[in-house]
Amino acid sequence: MSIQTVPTTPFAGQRPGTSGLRKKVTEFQQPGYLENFVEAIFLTLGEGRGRTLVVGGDGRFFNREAIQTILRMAAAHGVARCLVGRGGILSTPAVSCVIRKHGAFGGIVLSASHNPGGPEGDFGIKYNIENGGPAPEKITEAMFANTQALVSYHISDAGPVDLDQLGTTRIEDMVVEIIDPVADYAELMARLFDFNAIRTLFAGGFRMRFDAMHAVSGPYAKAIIEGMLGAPAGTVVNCEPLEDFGGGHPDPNPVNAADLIAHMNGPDAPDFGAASDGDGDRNMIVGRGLAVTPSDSLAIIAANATVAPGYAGGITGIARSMPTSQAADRVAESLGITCFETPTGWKYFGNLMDANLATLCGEESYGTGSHHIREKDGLWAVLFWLNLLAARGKSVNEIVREHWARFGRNYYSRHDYEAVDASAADGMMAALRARLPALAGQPLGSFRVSLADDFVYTDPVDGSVATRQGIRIIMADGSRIVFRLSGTGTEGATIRLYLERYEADPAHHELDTQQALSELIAIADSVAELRQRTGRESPTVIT
Ligand code: G16
Repeated sequence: MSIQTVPTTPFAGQRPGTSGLRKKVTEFQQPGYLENFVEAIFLTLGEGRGRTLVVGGDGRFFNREAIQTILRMAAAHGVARCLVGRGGILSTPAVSCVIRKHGAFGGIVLSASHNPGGPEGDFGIKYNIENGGPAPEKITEAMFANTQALVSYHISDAGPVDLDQLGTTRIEDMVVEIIDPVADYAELMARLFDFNAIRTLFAGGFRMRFDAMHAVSGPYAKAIIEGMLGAPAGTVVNCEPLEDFGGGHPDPNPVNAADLIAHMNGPDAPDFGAASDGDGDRNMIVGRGLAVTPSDSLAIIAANATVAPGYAGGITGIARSMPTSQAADRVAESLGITCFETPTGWKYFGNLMDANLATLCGEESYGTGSHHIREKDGLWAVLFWLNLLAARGKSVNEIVREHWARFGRNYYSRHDYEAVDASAADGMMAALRARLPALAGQPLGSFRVSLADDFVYTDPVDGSVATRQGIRIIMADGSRIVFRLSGTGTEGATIRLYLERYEADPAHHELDTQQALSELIAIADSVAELRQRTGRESPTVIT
């Protein structure tokens, strides 16, 4: 075994997006592509020498090869110990949990989250820091700068490590420890939630369907929901992580988890449905005939936080990304706590949780989580709901409708225009930006614009400023239209249009969401010249 210095040249486009570097598998397979990015990580983290690193991924195609490369490079860069999930598997929340529990200096997560996998699909790599959360922008920018100046990378010429056997082995001076991917995470969940109450619920005949979408949550959900909580075998479906997610799109929303929705709408629907995504950090909560919007789920969790033992003392604050609906703000107000509004990206929540300013965080993109780790956590949200259902003895439908009756309903939808020509999307955003100053105070249909801007966030903890985080047109009655370009797509540009309208009157809480938002949808199209500029008649995906 010896450490090699391999000459290389920079690749264009290695700037991390909303959540790490995501590209087509074929791009990652170019010789030196992954190595360059990993070299840039290690150059940025010079101080990591001699310490522990966590490595794992969602099991998608190229996961195992990437892990072998990373281990050989970690050894070449003086890492003392690497904790790797058996089979190369660690969900994103589990990486965060393991980093924190074992005092690692960071972790490398291999995932493109909810993006499809397989040889023609997507791959991704993300670095998480010591607190277990995604690296903040100053670190990812430093990594990007390093990718642009590389002349060589360093790698051991050791052979492959057996990823499937628990135990330790060595590469150069580095210890590689293959760990059970589920154990640490399951132990944390058992401390946060009332497992006895949930066990009693299942023992009483409560029926659930958890769709793991052939992704990484499968082993976690099976061990916890069926193993520890006593749900009948078969409660967790599609639980084998597959390299191509069975050809599916592992994104837990009503469009991509259509099979779960069909079950929950069927005549023999179980009491509770849930799904999670490729790397296990997203979740969807479903009652009979009702998919709970992620924004409502955050608000309901916040309003009921104290039912779970881990939150019995109450919550200090809530944080949501700007495009997420304002449902949580109303709960925060009633609790007398702050609801922080951050840019899209879980990395923006880290400082708030570290400073104990926010206990719960959530995003419209099917992400919910708490300060128990520093990532969003799909199974955590599902377990919270199970705890809530057990504690209240009510159905998902009853809980959601009672919440709306108390706080009002924020009708909410996201329209995605995927794989749009990038220059057309940039042109649309530039034209919208140019219109913003003239919009304030103007009537738009039956609404009046109270604020039109491009969201700027100043982190209350470290004062860092993030600009251009989404164009928002806020109406005098609180309704909103928000436009952003996605930072996670791998093809052309994805335009996200977020729409929100508040309805206080319970007599109007049963409208169809698209109907309830129809005037805002028409306004958004005309203000942004959406159809005209993109050449699209309708969105690719509506959630
Ligand atoms: C990532 C981020 C989330 C973000 C989502 C969508 O989630 O961690 O914070 O909301 O992408 O981002 P965008 O709108 O830029 O595509 P994940 O689950 O993909 O890692």
